[in-house]
Amino acid sequence: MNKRLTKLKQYMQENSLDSLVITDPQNMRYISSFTGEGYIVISQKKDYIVTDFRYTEQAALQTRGFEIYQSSKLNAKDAFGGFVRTGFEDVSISFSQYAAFTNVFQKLIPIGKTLLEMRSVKEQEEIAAIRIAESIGDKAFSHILDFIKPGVSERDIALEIEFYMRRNGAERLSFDTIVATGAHGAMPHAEPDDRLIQAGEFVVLDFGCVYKGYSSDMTRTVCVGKATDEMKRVYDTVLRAQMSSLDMLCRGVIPCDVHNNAQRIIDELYPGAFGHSLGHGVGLDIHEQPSLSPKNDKPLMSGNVVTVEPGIYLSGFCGVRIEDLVVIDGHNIVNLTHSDKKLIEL
Ligand SMILES: [Mn+2]
Repeated sequence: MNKRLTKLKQYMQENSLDSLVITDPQNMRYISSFTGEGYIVISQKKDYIVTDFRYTEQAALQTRGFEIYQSSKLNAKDAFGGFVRTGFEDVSISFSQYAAFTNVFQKLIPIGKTLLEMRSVKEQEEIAAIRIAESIGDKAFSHILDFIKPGVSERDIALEIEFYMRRNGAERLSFDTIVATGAHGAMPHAEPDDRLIQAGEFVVLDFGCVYKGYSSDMTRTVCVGKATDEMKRVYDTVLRAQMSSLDMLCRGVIPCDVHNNAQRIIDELYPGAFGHSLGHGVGLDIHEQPSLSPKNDKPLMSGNVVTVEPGIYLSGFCGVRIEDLVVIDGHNIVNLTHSDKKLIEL
């Protein structure tokens, strides 16, 4: 049996669960390696994958030790109705699926973020995949610098980044690429459109890709032409907040303390201009545990993989964000992002 499954069964035992149903696709993949649709039932004796005709062969190829049921040929109540206490993923299940399960399982017990917390501590193999995904991003960044010039649209820059990452080993994008020029950058999640890059503007580039199921995430902000003194002050403030946050990170540090430190540095010069969390965990999902938010007071652990991405957003003027992806490793961090962070004036 795989280590993850062993750990999950230990949790089940501690919580008097004779079974557990997994519905979140990434949690299914994490526990079984199965990447198709359906659900998984774990019990102390046997484990089951319930899927449909499209994925039965795939499930058999991808997994080991699971009994595979084709949903159209299965009476779920006959198969699973004997379990007495079944854990379920209350944080992500749809209401209709929950309603259907109430007709199958005797008693459904919410397990909260149990699986998400397991996933937040990465194994070496997972970190290796994230490292490769992030290195594809680094290469895409140096590639795109030649394309960023006045008159080119945000959409064309985004497309070139995406094509480059796919060409260089990415399975897919980990989220919609952000390319935001000038005042558009004041929206943290701006969608690239037909607006053209102009001289004297910042361009925010936030992108990532997936390698072996694992995501990467990075942001750089470059200036087209010369930056004004005010633009330099904005950029330097974000960079100071980012470097100072990286310095604080290690096992045992409290995420909200790191967030609040970055917030204070930015608020001193640009009060209210930084309004999102400092960072988030990255893994099978692009946003996962742990978050570096002002609300998270749970100490970081070795093996956590998090982004560090302060920003300053000034409506009608500009946005600047700098984001690295790092692994918490004892008293240190390993920074997986290698692209330059000093202000690049193209
Ligand atoms: Mn991010």
